[in-house]
Amino acid sequence: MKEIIKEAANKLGIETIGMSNTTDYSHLEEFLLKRKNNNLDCEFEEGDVKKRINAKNLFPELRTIITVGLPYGEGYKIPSSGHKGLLSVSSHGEDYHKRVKSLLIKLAQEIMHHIDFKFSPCVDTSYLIDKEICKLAGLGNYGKNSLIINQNKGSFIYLGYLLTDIGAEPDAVIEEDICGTCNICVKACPNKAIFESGGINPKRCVSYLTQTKNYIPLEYRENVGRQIYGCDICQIVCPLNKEILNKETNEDYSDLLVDLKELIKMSNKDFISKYGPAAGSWRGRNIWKRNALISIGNLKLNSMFENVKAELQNPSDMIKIYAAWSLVKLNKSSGRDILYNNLKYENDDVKNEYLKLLEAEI
Ligand code: B12
Ligand code: SF4
Ligand code: SF4
Repeated sequence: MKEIIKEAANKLGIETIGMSNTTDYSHLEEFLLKRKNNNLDCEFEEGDVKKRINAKNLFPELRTIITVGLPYGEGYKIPSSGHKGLLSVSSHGEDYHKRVKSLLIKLAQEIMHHIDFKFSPCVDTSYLIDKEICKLAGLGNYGKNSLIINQNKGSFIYLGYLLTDIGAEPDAVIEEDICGTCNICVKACPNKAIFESGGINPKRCVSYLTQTKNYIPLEYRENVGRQIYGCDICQIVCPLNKEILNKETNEDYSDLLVDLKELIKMSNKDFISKYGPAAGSWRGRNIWKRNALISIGNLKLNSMFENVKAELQNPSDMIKIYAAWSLVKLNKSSGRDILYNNLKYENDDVKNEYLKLLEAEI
């Protein structure tokens, strides 16, 4: 069976593939509960730990999980345009969820030439724990940045898998420590999200901050830099990704640069038509606009002062408070004068935020 699956993958050009018969992840229960109790989980993961730790909850007939790693980011260099916002590499081209899912379905169809079976494809959005599932199928091991690193492709791999009722021989799990004494990513992380001992605090991760609808603490905003969606730093600096990043490529990554002036004025309709197909757009225009306001402040784009000021009239309180921060960042004294004069028109939430900005060290 294993040979048939690997041959089918080969036919489709899938180089990173592994199989696992482990369906129960209760070895992670304590870790996940502790993480949750210490407020180190986030809203993008299933809160019910019991549900997450058994893949049979999603697919009761489960026997073998066929996992794949789809490489991306070959030859990527951070585009150098100082006045634009930036998306993470995973937002390049067609949404990876669609690409990986369609590849998994093709793989299932190819295997079906030999055997009839039931399957369910998963990429990112299921409540299961993709990294652990793929680790146990031998795709790679965790790096200190918490990502699964494959020995040939590094960490720039999207993870996806087929839950199936086939029985196939599992691949060997890689247990070797792949980081050793390296701690480059720990030092390079802009918001100190990576623990010295490995693993991350998602609530500090810039990728999380660009996606959450929760309040972004003042002291984290500078560290968001010019990111509009996601963050790649801990992967770009990782020596295990050097080969992939140094590859020759014809890929044009300029779709990862965001025109900030255009974005803050964009209608929802225009946003969907321009950015809708990208993986990062799922959070919607207002979250991107909030991030654009933070980026404008961080990039000190003073020519956009009036555009940012106009956003103090935005009907959304969220947009108002980040425009206020950006304004103060662009010009502390004029920004504060404007906020002071606007205090009387605002509701208590916005007023309190303005009052904070009148005093905070920004
Ligand atoms: C929630 C989530 C996030 C959160 C939290 C990330 C996180 N590290 O868990 C946020 C929003 C921050 C995030 C960001 C990103 N994400 Co995300 N995310 C998820 C999601 C939906 C759930 C992850 C989860 O359950 N985490 C909780 C637990 C299980 O993970 P953990 O805290 O990292 O703990 C594990 C390891 O760290 C390790 N560990 C713990 N301590 C230690 C100590 C040492 C020494 C070591 C070596 C390991 C280790 O063991 C733990 C148990 O598994 C998955 C998809 C899915 N359904 O699984 C994608 C997923 C993890 N994300 C992915 C990607 C690509 C990203 C980004 C690169 C996107 C971007 N460019 O911005 C960043 C990377 C940030 C980072 N350094 O992790 C990929 C990862 C691919 C890979 N090669 O590993 C996934 C698997 C999606 C996919 N199917 O491709 N993500
Ligand atoms: S994605 Fe960025 S912020 Fe998050 S852990 Fe990696 S370097 Fe740090
Ligand atoms: S940068 Fe170093 S410590 Fe971080 S994941 Fe890569 S090898 Fe591990």
